[in-house]
Amino acid sequence: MSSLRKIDVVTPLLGEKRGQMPVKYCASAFAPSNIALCKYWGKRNEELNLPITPSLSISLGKLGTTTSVCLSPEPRDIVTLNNREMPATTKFAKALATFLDLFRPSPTVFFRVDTQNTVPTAAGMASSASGFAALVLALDDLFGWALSTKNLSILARLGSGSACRSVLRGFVEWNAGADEDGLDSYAEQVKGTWPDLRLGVLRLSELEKEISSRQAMKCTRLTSSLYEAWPIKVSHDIALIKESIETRDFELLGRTAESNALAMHATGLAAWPPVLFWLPESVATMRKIWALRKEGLPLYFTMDAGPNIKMLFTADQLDAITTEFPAVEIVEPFSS
Ligand code: 2P0
Repeated sequence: MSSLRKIDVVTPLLGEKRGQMPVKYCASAFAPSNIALCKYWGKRNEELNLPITPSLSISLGKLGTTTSVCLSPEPRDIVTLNNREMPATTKFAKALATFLDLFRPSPTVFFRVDTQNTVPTAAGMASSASGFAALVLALDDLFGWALSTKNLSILARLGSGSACRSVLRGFVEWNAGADEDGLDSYAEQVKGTWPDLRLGVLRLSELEKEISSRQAMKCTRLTSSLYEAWPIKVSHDIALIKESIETRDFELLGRTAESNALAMHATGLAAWPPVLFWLPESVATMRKIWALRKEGLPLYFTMDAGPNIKMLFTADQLDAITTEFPAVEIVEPFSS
């Protein structure tokens, strides 16, 4: 495996811009959360978050993260999350400080980073994707880099893989790339919108995850005998999802996304130690969705590395969905 560190990618990417002081005191940016319809599951490089396969997501409209970055008035980084200061010893503050190290003009330059998640906490959606994307967009403004979307996506990926998809809106594909330095591994917008598309988030557990997605995908890649089938599944599913977007074929989109998520979870089940994110409530909800579908309701779901379910449907089914799932949180991916 390559021994390249993140800094070995950042330095040539920023060129002479690296090491220069910010051009303003404060900058702020928003990035949307995203949910993968074809999942990112397995890395070819852990340090640079380079994936084994491409993935394809949909961004969540106005749900995401707003981050402001300022030069710190004190000789330390100051980090807040939803208006609460996060001590330097927290995982959140440590991850930010390590990422900011990549961009400090000198070790004595510190930042104040204020992060606001507009994803309702109750929705249970990961915020590292929108968080690192918003941070990179804000840093670009603070330093006056004026980087291309491609390079912003590459920098966001160094924070968290799925963050590279959150620098763009709508349907977004992350090209896996093959280069050792990952300069060909970035996200691009997939043409097409789908204003009627809706997501319904069902938060089924408040419990902290037992295993992070980072650990889970590593364990699966290294030990699951089903993992070798995953890249083949992804290449079929990406093509089908693109076709469904082009032809606005909701049934094709829904069944491909659902099948892709189930296949991802299946690879985990065959890992050792086994990786299973589902709770009894997750399985009961899947069965309910399958039963409703059998009765004619066009409703599908996807799941990430956790027990919660994200349903996919079209706006005309909204009443039926809220009747069946009163606790559902509705997301309009194409609202601005
Ligand atoms: C995805 N997930 O495509 C997949 C599906 C979880 C399941 O991207 O280690 O937080 O920071 O690159 O991006 C979550 O993984 O992992 C994720 P890192 P990340 O959305």
